[in-house]
Amino acid sequence: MKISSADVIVTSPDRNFVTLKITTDEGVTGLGDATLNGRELAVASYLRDHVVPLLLGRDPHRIEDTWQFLYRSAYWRRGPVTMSAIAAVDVALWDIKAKLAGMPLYQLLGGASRHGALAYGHASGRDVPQLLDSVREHLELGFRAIRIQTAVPGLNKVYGVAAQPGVDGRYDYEPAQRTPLPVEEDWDTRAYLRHLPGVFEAVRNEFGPALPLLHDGHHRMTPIQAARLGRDLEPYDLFWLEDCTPAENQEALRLVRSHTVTPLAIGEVFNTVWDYQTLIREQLIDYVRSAVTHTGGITALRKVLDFAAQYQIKSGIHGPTDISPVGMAAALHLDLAIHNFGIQEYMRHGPRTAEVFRQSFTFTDGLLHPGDQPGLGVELDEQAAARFPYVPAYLPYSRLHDGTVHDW
Ligand code: CS2
Ligand code: MG
Repeated sequence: MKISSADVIVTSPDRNFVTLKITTDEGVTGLGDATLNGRELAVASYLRDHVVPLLLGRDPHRIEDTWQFLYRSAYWRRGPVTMSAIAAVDVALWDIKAKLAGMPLYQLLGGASRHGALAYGHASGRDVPQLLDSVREHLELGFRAIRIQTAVPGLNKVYGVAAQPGVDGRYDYEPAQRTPLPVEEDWDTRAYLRHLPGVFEAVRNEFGPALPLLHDGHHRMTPIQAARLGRDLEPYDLFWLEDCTPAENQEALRLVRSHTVTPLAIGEVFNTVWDYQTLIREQLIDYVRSAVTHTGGITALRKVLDFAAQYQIKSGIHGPTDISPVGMAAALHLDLAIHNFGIQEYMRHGPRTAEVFRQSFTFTDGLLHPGDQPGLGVELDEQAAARFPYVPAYLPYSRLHDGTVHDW
């Protein structure tokens, strides 16, 4: 069997997505997600111009060899663009292999280790009453774990807070805004640190001690600020505090870890195992946040999670709306199969996305399941995709009140 064609499909129903479709000479097709929020066209070009020509004629069964060939033959290694492109190829080949085997992909990964993957949803509010309503909406939608993000008094717009709750409570804050240039937002870490503990006290008072609550610091704190927040949130027993400080400097987490027992999750902006070396080996984190889509695919992320398992670190795969339904499906198959599963982010795509991607995963009693269709269980409607051409869209960035650019 040989790869006879590979097409890169860029579509923008509710937001931009990049999908790779690989077709074999026997007509079997596989899909891979290559969406990189704000840099979609860079990955589309990397695939079209530098990867697709290398794939034609290759045996689609040779997934590991194709991965190693694409990683090593590029010479220039790592990085989100390269690893998202390799991920799309990897996932598409796993989709093909599972379809040929007549099995859902998780069966090829060792079969189910659980009957479903605990999901968490995104509650948010401009103030505490609105936040509590958003938590209630997500509980009614069936979520059994919930991320808490709120506005901060004195700041105009803060990451993760919906402009207004969607009609069905869907988190309607698409991080990437459809503008020709990134939008500037303001930030004040001290105001945030003063405000947040009171928010969690209000949520705990309303919903009790047991509901798993998560929070995303979104890379904005220094290590000592992160240590303080982790300590200040201990009375509210978070499931995790995410991206508490920029983690290019993995050693920074030694300081945070020495001050707090709040569990830590990091890695959605990482793209290879090397980004985690110190964090995992020194047990400086509790959850690996990488998405299949940005970390070189199922082949690579499985290896990261197996490494993490040796240190009792679990998965917390990234699942915002800028991971396409194809990337989400790949995550769910991995979630079901690995032993060291932690939790799965589920931000829920907008309504038009379902016109383009026909997916078969289910969300029941707070648990996600990829379904039992052969392969990933996702089909892409190319006619529908063509109705939604790419729209320039960028993630915001932040400046402090003195004008200094800050992490968003
Ligand atoms: C966030 C993401 O879901 C999360 O944890 O960090 O929504 C992130 O802002 C986007 O994926 C960036 O594209
Ligand atoms: Mg995050």
